[in-house]
Amino acid sequence: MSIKIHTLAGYIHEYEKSVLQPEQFWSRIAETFHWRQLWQEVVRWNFDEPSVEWFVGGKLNITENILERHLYTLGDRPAIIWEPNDPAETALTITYRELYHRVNEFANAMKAQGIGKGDRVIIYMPMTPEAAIAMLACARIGAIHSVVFAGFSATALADRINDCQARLVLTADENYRGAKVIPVKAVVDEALTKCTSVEKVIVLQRTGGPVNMQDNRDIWWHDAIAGQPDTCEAEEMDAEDMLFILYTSGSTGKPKGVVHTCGGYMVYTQFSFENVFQYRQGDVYWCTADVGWITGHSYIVYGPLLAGATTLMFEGVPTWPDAGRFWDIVDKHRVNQFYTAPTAIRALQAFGRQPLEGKDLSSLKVLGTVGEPINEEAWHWYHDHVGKGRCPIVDTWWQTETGGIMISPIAGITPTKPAYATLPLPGIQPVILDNDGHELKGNSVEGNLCIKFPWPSMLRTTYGDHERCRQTYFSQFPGYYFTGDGVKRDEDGYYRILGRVDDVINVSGHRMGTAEVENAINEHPRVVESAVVGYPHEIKGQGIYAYVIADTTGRTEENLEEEIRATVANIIGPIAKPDKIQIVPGLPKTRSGKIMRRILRKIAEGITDDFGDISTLLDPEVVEKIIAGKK
Ligand code: 7RM
Repeated sequence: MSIKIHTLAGYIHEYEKSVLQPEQFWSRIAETFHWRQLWQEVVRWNFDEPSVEWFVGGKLNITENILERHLYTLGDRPAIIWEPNDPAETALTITYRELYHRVNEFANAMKAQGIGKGDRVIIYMPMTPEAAIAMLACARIGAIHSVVFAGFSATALADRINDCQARLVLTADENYRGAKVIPVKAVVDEALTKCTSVEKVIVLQRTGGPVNMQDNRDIWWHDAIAGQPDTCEAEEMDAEDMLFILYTSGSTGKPKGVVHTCGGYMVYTQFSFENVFQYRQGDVYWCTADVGWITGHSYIVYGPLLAGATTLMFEGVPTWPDAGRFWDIVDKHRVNQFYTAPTAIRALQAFGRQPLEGKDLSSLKVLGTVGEPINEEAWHWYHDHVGKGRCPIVDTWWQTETGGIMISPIAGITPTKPAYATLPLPGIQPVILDNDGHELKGNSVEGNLCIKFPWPSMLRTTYGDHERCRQTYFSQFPGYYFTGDGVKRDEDGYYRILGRVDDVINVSGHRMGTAEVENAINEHPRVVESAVVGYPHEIKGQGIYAYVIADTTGRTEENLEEEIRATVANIIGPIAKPDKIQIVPGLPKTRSGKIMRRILRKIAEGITDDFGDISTLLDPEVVEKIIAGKK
């Protein structure tokens, strides 16, 4: 156990220490881990370059802290409980001892294919235990994993493979998702027609459906592990060696590879997991995210397993076979901590309370949310009907780039407030800056959320392009890490996240760049230009509204819209399909050619006046035309 906060006074005390003496604070936590060699310096940093190093000179392997560390004390305890897509299929339990052997076996299998320290491995897999085993096996041998959400298209997958020059891809024959079967191996095959770096593909047999296996390239998972020893010496890693790359969207068209390193990520994910969720030995913890997102990395796999917890992995979707699936799983596995996204809560709320009836949810102690702001109504529904008024809700604000939870209640210890992420965890120093970069001190202020001191799990760079990292996060407000989020600190000093202040939209907790979606739309041969904005959506939080200038001669607008949606699904994936497409005669642009998204956002929201001064537009009349054409 690292440091566990048990009282409000304890939180205040630890928080103050973490600000006054960060080095002592973090070394006391880091000392509870297994290091092959201790660090010489706790932190060395400068936010101008930026350059951030934690536990400088320390040597470790994160999997020794998951596997060997727990083998003798927790060997027979469940590490992973796996609930398959179909409730009729048997659930699986993998103990810490079994996990130790399966990770080592697969580590040896990858080594036998010539994979070693520093090589990049793409994981494009269903939510099966093998996905977690694959991540840990990479970490075991020092290979750098990059998990790609299996809902992304072949083009998106190929871009990521090419960006990191992966040598190996891990996938499955097909994925089960609710009533659907998704041919993921076929997607990999298509992606690989555009990639030259990949030498081998290891394929898990999940459904037994038909697949093409290419000679000398594709190997079945079961053949790859056959005869491999189930022990494997862990590679010694420097604290600052890369652990993984995870691609995430920003305000430009191209997703960036956020880089996390071994030592700091290990220390922070365990620390934050144990404290925020107040996990106790023997509890069953369940996070419903996919391992393709940062939440799956930090709070399904690394944080819980480092803590010796039992983490539940669910392969399916919340609404299949019916909208009671989550509650059936809570009941069946006696889940104690449940962590999900506001969009899932709103979607289930729409089914009413019937799916909750007859489900025993009395095991629940803590509820959590992540990914987007939660509205008060959904917060109360979650609190009253899922938590039966007994369970604190931890509204956890953080990002792919922060690696772990930054602002959040500590369950049952610090206060909660509907729709508020509340207070920073110890070690985290948030500040609010106005647009000129001045720190807004005191309470009842609102502005740009920045962090002024490094924390162990922060991103180190964006893969292959450090300048982009500097530009995106450290240039707008020199000397600070800029999150891209707007925030308010209320009269009590609690933080409420207001949403993105940049060109990033958040659809069902999935981050997307407006430019990224525009680029995909523009691939349609009839499209001349497009502009994408987010608009408030009841269930998804934000929906995607696309204004498109297109050549419609000889076509109906409806079938053109469907084709544009298909194009986007093809280039990014179904999650990026616009909810609304409006064919427009022009876009509101300034004389310098900049699209006035502010106006487009208002129109998408249904506002028809109060646009401010539009006389500076190249063609002010276009605004009226767009309003008139709105369906
Ligand atoms: C963990 C994750 C990050 C963006 C972030 C915010 C938004 C996340 C909350 C939230 C309000 C929250 N990583 N966000 N958590 N907004 N309250 N509790 O989601 O990289 O995919 O997204 O998500 O805008 O910048 S992410």
